[in-house]
Amino acid sequence: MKVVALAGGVGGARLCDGLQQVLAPGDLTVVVNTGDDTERHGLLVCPDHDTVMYTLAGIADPVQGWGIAGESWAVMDRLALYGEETWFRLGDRDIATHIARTARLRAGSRLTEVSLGLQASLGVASRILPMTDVPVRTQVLSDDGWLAFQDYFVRLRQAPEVRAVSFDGVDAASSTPEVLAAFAEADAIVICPSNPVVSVGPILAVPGMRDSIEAARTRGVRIAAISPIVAGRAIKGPADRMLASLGHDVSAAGVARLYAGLADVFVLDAEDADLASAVEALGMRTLVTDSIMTDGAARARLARETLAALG
Ligand code: FO1
Repeated sequence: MKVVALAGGVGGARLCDGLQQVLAPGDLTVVVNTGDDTERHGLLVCPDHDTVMYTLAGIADPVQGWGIAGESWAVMDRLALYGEETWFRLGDRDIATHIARTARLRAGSRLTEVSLGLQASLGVASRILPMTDVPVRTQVLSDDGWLAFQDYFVRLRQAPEVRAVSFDGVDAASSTPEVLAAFAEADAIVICPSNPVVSVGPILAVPGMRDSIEAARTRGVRIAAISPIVAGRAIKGPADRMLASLGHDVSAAGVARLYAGLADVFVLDAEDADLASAVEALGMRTLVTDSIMTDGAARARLARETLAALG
């Protein structure tokens, strides 16, 4: 069964790990958000791609979710000595990824080609595709003006209230041949429990992405979305506060409304069972289950149940 997952961030990576556990090697393709990408010390860092890549390679830091387990920080410490900014922490092993990626891009390769090459070197069985090869940069509007995503997320520790978001460059973006082929071959599509605004939002904003999904639906492909909000709170990250400051209902039903007309099945945590009828009123079937991914087995169970609900 070929599955295409839309993912960004740590929650998305964890479900992708579950999907990779339950699918045959090569049957999972992950389309990742690139709006969080950032240039640091002259190197291109792709946080959502790398978080999924390290997670699927089994080397992600288990606590942080991002970066590589057992990291050392010698380069960061020396950069600090030179007076360079070090609020965005890059581990020594992680920096090798950015050096190789930046060099290959400079040599003329596409971001998708570079990404697939890095994944192959790490032995990742699934394919992780950037949502586009064209640079897209998420900006968030705070009360003090526009902020680059990582300045908001890391430097300011998500303290500012987000009044609006913008995906700079997305209008000039286009789907890659690899993404188009993945949707054309998909038997099922899963929207991971990632931030619907700044992780899934940019992916769906790429021109042609929704058309690819609709074309798959016309072929009978069904789409599941898993709520990243449980009992009104985000499991990890700023999704709950961001939904509130953007005027959305901070609940699984509020997230379901964002996916109405796109998802056929919506996965709610057992704590939100009382919201199932409101979600079904949006025209989606619901799956109510324990959606908290505490360990590898929980990731696989959630993935298996989600795919089963797609029938
Ligand atoms: N998140 C932090 O909170 N602090 C960091 O210093 C940090 C560094 C970092 C380096 C590489 C990378 O791939 C991710 C990193 N992240 C860090 C996480 C990152 O900001 C978020 O994972 C995404 O951008 C949002 O999901």
